[in-house]
Amino acid sequence: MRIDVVTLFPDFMRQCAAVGVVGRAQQRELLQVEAWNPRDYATDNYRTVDGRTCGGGPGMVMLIEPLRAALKVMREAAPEPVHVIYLSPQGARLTQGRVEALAKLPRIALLCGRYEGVDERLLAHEVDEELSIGDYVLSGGELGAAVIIDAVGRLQDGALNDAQSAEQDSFSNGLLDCPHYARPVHDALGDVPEVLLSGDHAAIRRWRLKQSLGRTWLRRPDLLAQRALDAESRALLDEFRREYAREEQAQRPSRQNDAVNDDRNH
Ligand code: 4FV
Repeated sequence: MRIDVVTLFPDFMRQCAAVGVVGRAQQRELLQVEAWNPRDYATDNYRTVDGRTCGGGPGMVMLIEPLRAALKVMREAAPEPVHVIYLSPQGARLTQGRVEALAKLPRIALLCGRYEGVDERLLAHEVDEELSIGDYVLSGGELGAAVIIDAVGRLQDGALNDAQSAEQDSFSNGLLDCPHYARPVHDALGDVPEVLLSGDHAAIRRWRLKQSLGRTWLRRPDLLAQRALDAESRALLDEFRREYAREEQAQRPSRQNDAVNDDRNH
């Protein structure tokens, strides 16, 4: 897969794509990341890429011309048609499902805005999709682009050593991930759950699914609402909720005592 990034900070983006799993995917030629700086295509002596926002008000806007020229050269740099994505808070929320779809494309381009954003006419003419990494305002689209490069790059076949791990990812089955443990089995912080040491892979799979279901129910009930649970998952989630309620109940007396003690102390 090829990913082209249009950004005022090409070195930063190349560096982001040179480390870890994504860097290794590039070395294995499973992924190619290229960066294009619109400032290299500005035609005035000051290599201007931004201008005052029409209608007044604070802030600058990225100009059409340098971006149009950079996008033209980028498109012609490889034969594959390119799906152009603009990173902005106005975009659709990025999800693992969208990441998995993008990872199957031969080529995408990531347009990174700076300042207040990009002239709307350029976006209307050049952009196929607008994506947001979250409801907050960044100073540029580069971090969003880095998120997509990482999330898509690690899904390239052969990018992850243990092919399995992508399947067991959070959200790959629409649930949060289960807890993970490594040696030592016993530590002052607690012990590794027995079942994980049992070698009983069926029991381990059920334990992990139960934990994923329980965590999703506790932390992201919105995700549970988005998917139908099969009979096994329903049974495991009910089991988790019963145990959780028992633990809550068991802890409640002590918490009440704490509260009482607190009052007394204050
Ligand atoms: C953003 C986001 C984001 C907005 C104006 C760049 C900034 C500035 N991108 N998800 N949230 N972009 O805040 O993707 O140009």
